[in-house]
Amino acid sequence: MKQLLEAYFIMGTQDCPTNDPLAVLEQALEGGITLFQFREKGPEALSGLQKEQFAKKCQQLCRSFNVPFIVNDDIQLALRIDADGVHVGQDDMASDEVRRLLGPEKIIGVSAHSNDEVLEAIAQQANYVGMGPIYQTTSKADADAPAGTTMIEEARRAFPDIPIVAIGGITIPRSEQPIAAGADGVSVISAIAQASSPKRAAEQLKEAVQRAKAKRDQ
Ligand code: FQP
Ligand code: MG
Repeated sequence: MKQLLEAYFIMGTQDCPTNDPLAVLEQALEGGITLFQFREKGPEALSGLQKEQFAKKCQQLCRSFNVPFIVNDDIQLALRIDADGVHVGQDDMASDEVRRLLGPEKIIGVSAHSNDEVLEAIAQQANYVGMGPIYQTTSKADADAPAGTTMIEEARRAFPDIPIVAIGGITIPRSEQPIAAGADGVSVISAIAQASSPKRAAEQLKEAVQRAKAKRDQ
């Protein structure tokens, strides 16, 4: 799981106002993203059948690159299309309930902002936690204030084995610090979706994370 979190790309159509979202995803996959989260959210987002059809196209692309396909928030969609997992936040369905619905084999990620929330996520059989926002983000309307990497340091110290991915305002040059703090990977929307070359951005992000991990663990 820790390796799957290295270069975790999150995207929905709302994140690609000018580019073709499927082309962006294909390029990100070519560039070597390790995990993908389908996050169709906000006033511009698709809904209903359109959302499901777009999700299936993304899922097929991910499958052709052997990259697991995670659905944000929408557990029913994940069940209908047999996604590889789900990501839920503190205001979404509790992860023990998600586990009951998805079964033991699926990936469940939970957003956590403190050691208490990480402990609860572990108790509720989450496979990883997402911690942030580390920096200022433009991709989430209701995001909390940027919190830096302290929460990652604290969680890593208390829970050596839980897979942690850092999220929120992360760019290629800003990926080293969360890794140094103990994260297993970084999660990005804009750094890939808004890049002039999503493929190159994905390659560079993964390289930066792997370099930072090697440096930290040497
Ligand atoms: N961490 C991650 C991940 N993915 C996310 N979507 C979030 C955190 C945020 O429910 P949430 O989850 O607080 O907000 P939203 O549903 O709007 O995304 F770890 F996967 F990087
Ligand atoms: Mg959510």
